[in-house]
Amino acid sequence: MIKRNPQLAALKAGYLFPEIARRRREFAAAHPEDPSKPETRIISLGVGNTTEPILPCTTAGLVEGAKKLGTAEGYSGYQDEGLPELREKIAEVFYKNDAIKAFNIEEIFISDGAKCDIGRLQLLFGRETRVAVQDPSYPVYVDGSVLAGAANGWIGTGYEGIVYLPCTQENNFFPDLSLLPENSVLYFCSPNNPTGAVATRDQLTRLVEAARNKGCLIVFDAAYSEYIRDPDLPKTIFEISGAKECAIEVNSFSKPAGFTGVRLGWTVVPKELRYQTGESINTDWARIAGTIFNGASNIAQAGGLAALSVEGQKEIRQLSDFYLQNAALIRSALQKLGIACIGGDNSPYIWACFPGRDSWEVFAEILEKCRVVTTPGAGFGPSGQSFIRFSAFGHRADVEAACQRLIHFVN
Ligand code: PL4
Repeated sequence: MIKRNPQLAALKAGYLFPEIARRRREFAAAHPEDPSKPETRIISLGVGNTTEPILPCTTAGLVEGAKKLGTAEGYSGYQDEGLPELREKIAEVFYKNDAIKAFNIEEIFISDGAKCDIGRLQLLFGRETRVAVQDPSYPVYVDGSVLAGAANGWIGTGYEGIVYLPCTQENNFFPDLSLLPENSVLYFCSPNNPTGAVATRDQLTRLVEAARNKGCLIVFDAAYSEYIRDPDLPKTIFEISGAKECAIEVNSFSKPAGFTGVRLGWTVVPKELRYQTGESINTDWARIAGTIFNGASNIAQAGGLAALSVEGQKEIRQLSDFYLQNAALIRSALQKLGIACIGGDNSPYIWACFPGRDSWEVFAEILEKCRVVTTPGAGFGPSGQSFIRFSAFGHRADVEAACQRLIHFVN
């Protein structure tokens, strides 16, 4: 008989989002919706999944991309590392400003989404490499590391070898960098999922300094960078001097352009990045990507190019503004009820605190009393206990209805 990969047994229970879907289904089965009573309909402010249509210029790019495939001149096959025009456009739109020396296209790899690259990136580091994460954090960093065999998996009460850096109210949701182990890979997300906190320039400067002093590599997840409205907050780690020697950045079209189902992202791996032994990380990443990834869909890439045109960038702004307005509604509804929360101003997530409560219990109570699905903070790590994440991805009418129903939670 074939042996099971022991890392699978090392994973903690189920993956968070399917578990929430399961609990929602269970609740729905026990409390069926009555179509004549809109208040019985379950509304989701749980998973961060876009709901609004892709806007016209970007849609036209997708359509054109598909049409080209039906012509002799326009047909294209594999595009392993991504369309050169798209790589150039990403370098120009996201990384060309006074603070950043331009990237060339060999440093920008097109992917089928940030999550997929986060999974593949683990192959750069062997089982001996320690992994550190912000706690709470997007579960893929921990579960992906365990699956890849990093730090030998789960033993007892924690992922042995995976270091959790608490991000709490006490430290303003920015970790104590003295806890960062030497020579580790740190997954860092800003704007943060789930807390909605955005690291300041000073915080990121300290982060880069700590990584360089300790020989660490930062995997910077900037999937929500287009939600930043405060001009003083960095949108990319590469705005920080020295980051090219210690950071990889992953990003995505999912949340700015509504491509969660289309699937398109990118990863920046600077040529300056080296291992302890001096080999180039960029060369290894090209090798890994070339070996186990056959490139993003060329239709998606045509859509991505359109999204980065002048008109497309206006659409990104319009779409992210819409979700940020949802976030403002949720935040204000919570505050009116006396529930303390952060996030939602430069991020689509609101992190609400329910002191002394178990977050799965609060999740169940909100579902029962308000018929609103949320995400329990404990699902993102131990420091998420007593918090609930509200996602601003939803139709406006649903968000407004959910905000009104929240009154039932306190009454
Ligand atoms: C549910 C910090 C959402 N099934 O779409 P991608 O792969 O380019 O980006 C995924 C992603 C990457 N980085 C961060 C993210 O928060 C996400 C998406 N997270 C959420 O609710 O936390 C969707 C989750 C999806 C999943 O498991 O990723």
